[in-house]
Amino acid sequence: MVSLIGAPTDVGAGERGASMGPEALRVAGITEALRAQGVQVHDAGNVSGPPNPWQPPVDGFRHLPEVVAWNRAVHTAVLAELQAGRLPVLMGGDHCLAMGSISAVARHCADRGAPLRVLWFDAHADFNTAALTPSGNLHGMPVASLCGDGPSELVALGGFSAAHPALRPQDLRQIGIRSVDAGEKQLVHAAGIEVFDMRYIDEHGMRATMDRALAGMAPGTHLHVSLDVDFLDPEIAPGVATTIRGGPTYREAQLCMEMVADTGRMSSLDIVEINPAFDTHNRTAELAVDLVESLFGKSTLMRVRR
Ligand code: HAR
Ligand code: MN
Ligand code: MN
Ligand code: MN
Repeated sequence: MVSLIGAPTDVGAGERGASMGPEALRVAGITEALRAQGVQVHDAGNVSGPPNPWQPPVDGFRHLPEVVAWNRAVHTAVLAELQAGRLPVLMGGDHCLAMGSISAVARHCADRGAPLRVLWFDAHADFNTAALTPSGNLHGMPVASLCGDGPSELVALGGFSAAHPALRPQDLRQIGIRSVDAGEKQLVHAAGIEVFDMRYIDEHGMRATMDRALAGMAPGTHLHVSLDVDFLDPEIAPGVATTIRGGPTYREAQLCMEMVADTGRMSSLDIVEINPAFDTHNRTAELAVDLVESLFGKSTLMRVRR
């Protein structure tokens, strides 16, 4: 059983409009698409939180109290679905919400002694800190915060701490990266995160990339997918505030999702950064729904047996 959780906010972003993402996914037919794959779906509706105050950063963070409030709500909602044995699909909203979502997944895994693997599909590394961020926007910081380097209220989500963070770099794989700030790049490198950037994908192909990103999962691993739609090439996904050219094509993206489905391990999903204010019609949400179909096994019955 899949539970859809909407988090209609853009408090972590530098542009308004990602708050319309959950409804765009519903209008694009996410529920019907999942049901067509034989998946039981419960739309849990939207979590709520404070409005976007549209203020400049304070001490390196923009809208920190609002980001904390939204992430606490997301954390609670995602954890409740996991504890009920359902597969939460978090519909953002901007990518700061991964702090609430992945801290819930990490709490659930820690309580069960289950290994965790996070696939982070994104044009950005999202590994900024207050000292390094060029913008103060918290959607550029969730990975650092989940790894223990962030505002204490966010690092503490799920009972974690800087010494025992929600996410260890070795449990993370980043795919599609092509926009990393200078100081951020050094931190990503120092943390030892395995990054399959666009150059890696160009040189090795998406199949080899995903084979490596999915390799070495111990039995019982909880696989979490965090899909920032700016991962996709802007030619196919224009409905994003932070487009970066040179992303995966439609088929490369579909292959990623199909290979995730083949593992049979995906147990939670974030779909974030869809911004209908930047879109043409509802193209980007429709594309995201196509990718969701693949994540839930659309291609499997069509495969030629090898
Ligand atoms: N690195 C830039 C910053 O920190 C841009 C981050 C944009 N992030 C997202 N999510 N759109 O990946 O401001
Ligand atoms: Mn992101
Ligand atoms: Mn991004
Ligand atoms: Mn469609």
